[in-house]
Amino acid sequence: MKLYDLPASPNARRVRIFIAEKGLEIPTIAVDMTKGENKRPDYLEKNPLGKMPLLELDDGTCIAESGAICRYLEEIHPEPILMGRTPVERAQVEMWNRRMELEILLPLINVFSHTHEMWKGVHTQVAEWGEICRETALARLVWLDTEISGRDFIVNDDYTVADITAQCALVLGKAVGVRVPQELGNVNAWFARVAARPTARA
Ligand SMILES: N[C@@H](CCC(=O)N[C@@H](CS)C(=O)NCC(=O)O)C(=O)O
Repeated sequence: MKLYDLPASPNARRVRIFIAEKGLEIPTIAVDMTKGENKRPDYLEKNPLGKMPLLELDDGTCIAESGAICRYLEEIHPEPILMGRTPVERAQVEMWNRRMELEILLPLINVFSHTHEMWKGVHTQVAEWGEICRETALARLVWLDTEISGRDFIVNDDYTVADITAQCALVLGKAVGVRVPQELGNVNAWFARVAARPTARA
């Protein structure tokens, strides 16, 4: 098994932290986007969308999408459980993971891709949309602060893949100038908790 990685990517970081939490050692291959390595025919054969992360199994099967890679790893290495134990828990983890991805990570990715210099000339940037997404992300952090009141982690008192998605979103947030406002005590306390885990810098 090997992981095609993009070191600065929030989605690739989600998978790297997941792997570290499982205690797995999976060789990684860093794909250099600046050299166009993700658009070369050998990579496009593995993932025609040219995106990372991508997990390649020993038989050549390729799994893209960070959520799908985590699901596969959870199936083959169930412990420690990061995606819920019972059907209800699994549904709740899925619900929160999707919320963290769609409501917080995605707006922050839009801030990055529509306002950052790095993407100038690479794709069409609509700066106004980036700014709207910045506001959306901030509003969602306010919402999250209320939701996690009284909980140690995003879903309940166990660390799950939903925490991983949210913490990777906030790392990107910092990079694009979307910081958690000080008055959001629950989100700040939660972030301090997840950032202190030994896997946080995977
Ligand atoms: N939904 C995918 C998103 C993957 C994705 O967009 N990866 C970005 C980095 S975060 C990428 O590889 N971008 C390269 C490109 O679009 O050319 C996932 O969750 O893995």
